[in-house]
Amino acid sequence: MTLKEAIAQNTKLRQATLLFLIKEGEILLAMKKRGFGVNKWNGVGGKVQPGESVEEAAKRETREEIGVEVDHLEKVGELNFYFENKSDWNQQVIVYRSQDWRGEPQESEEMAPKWVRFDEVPYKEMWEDDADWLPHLIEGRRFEAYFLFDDEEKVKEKEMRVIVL
Ligand code: 6OG
Repeated sequence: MTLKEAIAQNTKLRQATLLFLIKEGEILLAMKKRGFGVNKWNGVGGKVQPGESVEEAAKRETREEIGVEVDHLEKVGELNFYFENKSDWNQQVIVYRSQDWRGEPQESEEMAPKWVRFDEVPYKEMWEDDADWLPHLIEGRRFEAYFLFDDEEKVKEKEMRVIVL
């Protein structure tokens, strides 16, 4: 399967959110303790539920997963993921960053958060695609990307557009 074919066969992707808190020189990553993406560092987020806006979902997931109230968030990217033989994993992930929140990040049953310096992001312990777009998020750029994964969760094909404001 090619990326082009995957896009043509899956015109409506379910949506999920992904949010990164940022403070002076550091980004908040969280270790996924169960389910999809288990044992990988990532931002916080999850599926958008019926009747909820994407932004509301991003705030709710952040509250549920690390106990932080987000006051202001900035949409920075759209990631479209396709899995060759696991199309139920296909999803569109809306990516946000926030510098404006209340509370101290806390561990939950789902995620264990940790502040990481911008130059110490553990890309080898993250989804492979993150190395392509997370540096742009850190530097304040926006992006749109499409990734096709194989059965080993390796990127088989990708297309990315970076928007410099
Ligand atoms: P639940 O299904 O557990 O939410 N997500 C991805 N994040 C990264 N960095 N790379 C990917 O490449 C991802 N695919 C999905 C979206 C899943 C969480 O994982 C994110 C959600 O925040 C394939 O509810």
